[in-house]
Amino acid sequence: MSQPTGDIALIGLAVMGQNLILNMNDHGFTVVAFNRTVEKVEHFLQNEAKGTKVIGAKSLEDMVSKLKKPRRVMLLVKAGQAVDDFILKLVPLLEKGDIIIDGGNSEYKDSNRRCKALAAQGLLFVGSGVSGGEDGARYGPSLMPGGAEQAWPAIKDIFQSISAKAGKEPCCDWVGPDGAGHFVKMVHNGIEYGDMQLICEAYHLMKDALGMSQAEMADTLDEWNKGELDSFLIEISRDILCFKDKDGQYLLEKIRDTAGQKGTGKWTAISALEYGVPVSLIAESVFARCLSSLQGERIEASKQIQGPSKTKYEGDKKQFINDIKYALYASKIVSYAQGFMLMREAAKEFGWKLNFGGIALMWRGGCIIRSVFLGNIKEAFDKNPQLSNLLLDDFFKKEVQKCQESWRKVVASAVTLGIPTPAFSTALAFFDGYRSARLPANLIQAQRDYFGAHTYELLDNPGKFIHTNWTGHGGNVSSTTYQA
Ligand code: NBP
Repeated sequence: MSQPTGDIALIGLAVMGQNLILNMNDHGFTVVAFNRTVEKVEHFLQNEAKGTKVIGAKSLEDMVSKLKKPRRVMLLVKAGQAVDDFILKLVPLLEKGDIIIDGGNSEYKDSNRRCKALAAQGLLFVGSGVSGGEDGARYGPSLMPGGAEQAWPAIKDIFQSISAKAGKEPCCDWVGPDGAGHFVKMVHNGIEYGDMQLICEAYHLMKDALGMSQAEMADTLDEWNKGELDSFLIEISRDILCFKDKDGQYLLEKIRDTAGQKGTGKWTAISALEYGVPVSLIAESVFARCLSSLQGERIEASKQIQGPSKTKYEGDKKQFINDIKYALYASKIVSYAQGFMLMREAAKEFGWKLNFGGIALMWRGGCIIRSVFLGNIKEAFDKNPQLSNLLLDDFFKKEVQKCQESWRKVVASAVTLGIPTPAFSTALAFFDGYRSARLPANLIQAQRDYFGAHTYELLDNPGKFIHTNWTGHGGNVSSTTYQA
């Protein structure tokens, strides 16, 4: 029998799988392709993969027999049960030290579980975030692998060869143990929700408060894309604003204003609540999509509820456009600061050592949130790997300072004109809360102790929980003190 020649197997011949295989093939790797619906393998070989070195497999047994050892098998199938089903079928076919990589959008808790279960059977599991959509998969995605670290030397070359590059640096590095790769991918997607919502709020203000035309807005985004906000999402938003339908009308105005979602923003917000991290901008972005989807109710309410009488901005237009740009930029800094706070907390929770500069670099190219700004974040963590919050980095402190007046003006104007800017506003509220040495939570503690004997600490004696009999008839027994 001839020696196996396959460097890696890839299961799942939908858009991501097919493109990733072709990308691996371009970089000289021999890929064995397989799919649940086996006919799709032949179709792929006869069409998209025609003329390449890609090998087709007729069954999982056939696929495994074509792989060099240690065997590397990557799944790019629908997240959830499909991943568990394939793992179950693969385990008896593989040997100790073989590697299963899940490149789908799996929940990190599933990856934690799979990593442990496979380790118990001597197999190495890698949960890898893959970002960049179809084009990224084909020409260079951002890859965020985590799991069994012994697998990294065996997949590093393939992963770093096919990933996007920021300059010469691959947008792919080892993230950490267990589900760390999928956790970081989840936060990436949450940040993506935030970035998209921020651009929408800027668009809303330009359109409704300033009455700008689509061409004017496109020109503005084009300008913004040359500076601090230079990013893929600003670039595509500019192109969307310019895009005309076959009838010569702008397509954007015809699109129903109800945003869809597939869950990763929601997962980020849920994790934030679970670990007690105030990731308010991503959560507001998820809620903004939920509110948008109530279109019927909104239309009805718009007929019954009056907003302010003045809805147009009457000041200097050029100045206000610049203010909106700065409001967007400052809010974006807060959003990333919150996202990194969440990753830091998860790292503490699970005992992961995360390289935050490395994560910024992984997002610098190839993925949906790629931007120049991520280069600044990388620099901040390179300068100080222990940085506790991006808002405390000298560069970002200066940048927020530069934006602050504009940011406040935009939020205040939006409130006055009745234009919803939940992400701009929550970012500012977070910023003001974060920079406050004293918050009104002393009153919350007093209220909790008043009605439920939940106890409180005194400023000059932290750690000692006491109860006051506020009414004189409540008794002196206190409730147990614990943090939910
Ligand atoms: P899909 O998410 O549409 O999945 C299609 C693949 O899953 C096909 O190979 C299909 O096999 C297989 N599959 C399904 Br559906 N149900 C299955 C089951 N019960 N058992 C076994 N296989 C099953 O493909 P995709 O859009 O290429 O995405 C692949 C993964 O990458 C997903 O986890 C996705 O969330 C993630 N992702 C997607 C993007 C993107 O832009 N699309 C970006 C980043 C990550 P079949 O051919 O037999 O039906």
